[in-house]
Amino acid sequence: KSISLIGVPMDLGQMRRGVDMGPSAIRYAGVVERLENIGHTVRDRGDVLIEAAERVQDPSTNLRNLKAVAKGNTELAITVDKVITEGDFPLVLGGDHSIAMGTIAGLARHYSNLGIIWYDAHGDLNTGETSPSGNIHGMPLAVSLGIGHPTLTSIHGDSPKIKPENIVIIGARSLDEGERTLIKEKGIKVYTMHEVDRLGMTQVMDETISYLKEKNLDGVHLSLDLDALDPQEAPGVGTPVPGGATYRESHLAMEMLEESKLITSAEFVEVNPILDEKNKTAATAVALIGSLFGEKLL
Ligand code: DIR
Ligand code: MN
Ligand code: MN
Ligand code: MN
Repeated sequence: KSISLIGVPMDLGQMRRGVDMGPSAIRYAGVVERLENIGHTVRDRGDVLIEAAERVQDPSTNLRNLKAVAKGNTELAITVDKVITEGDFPLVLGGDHSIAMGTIAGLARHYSNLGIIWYDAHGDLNTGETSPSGNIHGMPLAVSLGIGHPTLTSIHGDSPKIKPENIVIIGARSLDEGERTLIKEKGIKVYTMHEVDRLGMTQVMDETISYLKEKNLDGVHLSLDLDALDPQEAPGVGTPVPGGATYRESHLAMEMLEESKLITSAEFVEVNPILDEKNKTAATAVALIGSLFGEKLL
């Protein structure tokens, strides 16, 4: 594959500083070498420009850094759009999860029936009305569905960018009230940690892959929040939740996705080296990227 890396040093979608250094940490953990060793061609497009945090909260909204987040995501959408036009596989490195809005907005210009695998402890289905925090990183999946602040839903093209029946959430264990309501209302497929425990990751991924294959999709995007993994394996995240997917389960998930040949773009987000232990979380991200791109043990 010809892979384009896009770094997004975004930390405006949540309150903990340091996640803007995620792309550097993942590069430092050897992502380019790892992909090249598998035989891929890697083009590092550098980082998208992100503005400084807004010093005064816009009184018309409870969404923090709304304008700056929208601007950074618009830049990202333009970059993703261009990478696909040039025939490369976009691999986006975050940065907080608010960047999924920009990634998906860029993808939506090329895919009219895009599938989404949302590997996350959270649903990221909040709006300004349902959000307990005002943090935009808890909203990108809702925004991509066309639900949320118009400044966000209108990024890089018409809304909605994706359809609820094309989404599979895996690893969820912290859902807010409004998110649960939206999941039921829209019939979004969710494998919480309960199902991961009960069925095992093999069945969860088999079902996910069959479900998406039935939808006649023209592409599938993997949006992987490192907080889906247990904090033991991924301590460097802003909102850790106990009881997550293990390192092995997550590897297996990546390997099964690779075998399925479904994935056409991916992003790895929420790596925060300030909160990390010796870059462990970035190293985990790189190991998962290796499996997703075809690294084999034998
Ligand atoms: C929470 C946390 N649901 C919120 N969301 C996180 O603020 O909306 N998403 N951490 O990754
Ligand atoms: Mn997330
Ligand atoms: Mn999360
Ligand atoms: Mn592996």
